[in-house]
Amino acid sequence: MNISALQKERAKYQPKLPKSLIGAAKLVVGAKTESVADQKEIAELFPNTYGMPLITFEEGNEKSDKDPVNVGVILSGGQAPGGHNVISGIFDGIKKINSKSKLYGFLGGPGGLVDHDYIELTAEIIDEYRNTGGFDIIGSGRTKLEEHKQFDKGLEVARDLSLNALVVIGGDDSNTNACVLAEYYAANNAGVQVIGCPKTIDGDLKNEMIETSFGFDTATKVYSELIGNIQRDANSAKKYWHFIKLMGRSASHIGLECALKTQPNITLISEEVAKEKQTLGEIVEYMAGVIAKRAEHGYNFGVALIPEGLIEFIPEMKILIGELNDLLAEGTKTAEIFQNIKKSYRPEWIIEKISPESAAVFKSLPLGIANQLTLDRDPHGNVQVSLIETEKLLGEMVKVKLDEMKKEGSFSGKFGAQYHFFGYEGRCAAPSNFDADYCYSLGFTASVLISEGKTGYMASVRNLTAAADEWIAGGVPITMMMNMEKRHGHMKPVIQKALVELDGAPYKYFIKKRGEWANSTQFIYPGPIQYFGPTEVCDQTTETLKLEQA
Ligand code: FBP
Repeated sequence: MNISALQKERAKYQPKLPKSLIGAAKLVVGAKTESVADQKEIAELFPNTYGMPLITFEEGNEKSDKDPVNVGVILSGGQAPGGHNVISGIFDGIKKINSKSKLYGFLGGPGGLVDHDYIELTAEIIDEYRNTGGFDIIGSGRTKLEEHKQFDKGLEVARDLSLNALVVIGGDDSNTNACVLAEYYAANNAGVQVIGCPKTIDGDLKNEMIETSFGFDTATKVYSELIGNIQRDANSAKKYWHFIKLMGRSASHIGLECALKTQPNITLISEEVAKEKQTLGEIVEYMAGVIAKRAEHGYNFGVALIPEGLIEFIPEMKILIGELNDLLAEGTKTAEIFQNIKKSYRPEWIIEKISPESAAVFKSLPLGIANQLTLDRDPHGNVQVSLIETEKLLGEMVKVKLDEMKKEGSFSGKFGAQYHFFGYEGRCAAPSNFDADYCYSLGFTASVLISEGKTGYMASVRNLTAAADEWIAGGVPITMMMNMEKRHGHMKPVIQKALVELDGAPYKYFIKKRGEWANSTQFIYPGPIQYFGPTEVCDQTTETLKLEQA
């Protein structure tokens, strides 16, 4: 493989581990757990994996010879920086248990398990991918593992390979499915353990025991570098407003973290929009207000951050999208009819089929955006927010509003917009030192949980604002994070998605500062991720974690 000079140097980086994992880890059994809500229902659905205790590892000195373990690993869902280090952590961890242990990687995501598509991950392969971004070592996919027949197919290959355990590296949905799989294998005495690892750049898989999902640190650093560059361009040319949409699906953690890092003039937070029940018109009014005020100071430029999932949090849009989801749900008669209608007639057909209130909202949208709302749904039946150009929708509506204000005399500046969407740019970046260490530690933790015979646990590494050797490694029963939610019309046990907490320290700090940032040019230009150099520059984690743990 041809590699850059940086990659060559970076390959030599030895990720740091918590001190409990450096020697022989001693298992400490903590308190029994309960699910965050709906305890009775979850306990009934998970009789073998519910209520298990929390686990932490401490430094031990007892070195015992253990049997080799064979482990299969799956990368599930969207890419996140550090996935390769989780895998190298598992590899080094199981080799430490016994050098005869083997690691297999299922190809192309969870589908690889069902289709028996795998490779053995040898030392040679692993060494090529240490500290690199991406998931290309084995590939990822979005096949949902949720049916018994898929679990049984998985068991066939697990038996062929004499697997002791599977590690599923994924977000909330993938870890929910990992837990269902763990329960199924436990109930059937299959002898295959299942361990989860918290992955997603979105940052929405977090709770008391999972302080952050991996990849969030690196991805937000990449986006913040780009936002900083754009802010400097805006402040140099002084002629454009940059509307930047940021990935993150439903949650606005990415937008909030990037705002804390760069101090842009406008940042929308979806969770606040929902709480305040803001209409699209009110959001546009707020943005136009900031733009007009800046124009009074001669600043006809600025930067606005827009979370990817915003549109679903605007009450009237949420209702409209819900109605469209029902109308266009895969396998329904209406979806079939819709597909056969000529594209130009589709909006009219939709307007007839939805409620008058939603029809009015649909009609008020620019045609391009209205059409984007009717595009294919994702495998969960939801509109694919990354395909909706919310930044353009807002830009166009803000322009109309400013033209009105100009006529009324309340805006005398200029407005020219540039649009950006940052998402894929950050998902495969080479992991920051934090993510390289965190991911390696998560993988290593998973290997210790496996050697301790645990199943239905998620690897957890906490105390993340301290130096890595002070991090606390252990395991959290996945059922502890679950509650019952309606999915496709049925109540299902799922891991609770963590949205931005409006009473949390990061958001509170942001609202204290945003007025000041709106009117100033006090941007922060964070620059690129640094892999070598002073610890204050290279080893700092997110502002979100720092504020949460202050
Ligand atoms: P995960 O939830 O699987 O980690 O993926 C996150 C994400 O990057 C979202 O931010 C984004 O909306 C989505 O994936 C895009 O999906 P795709 O990779 O299928 O285009």
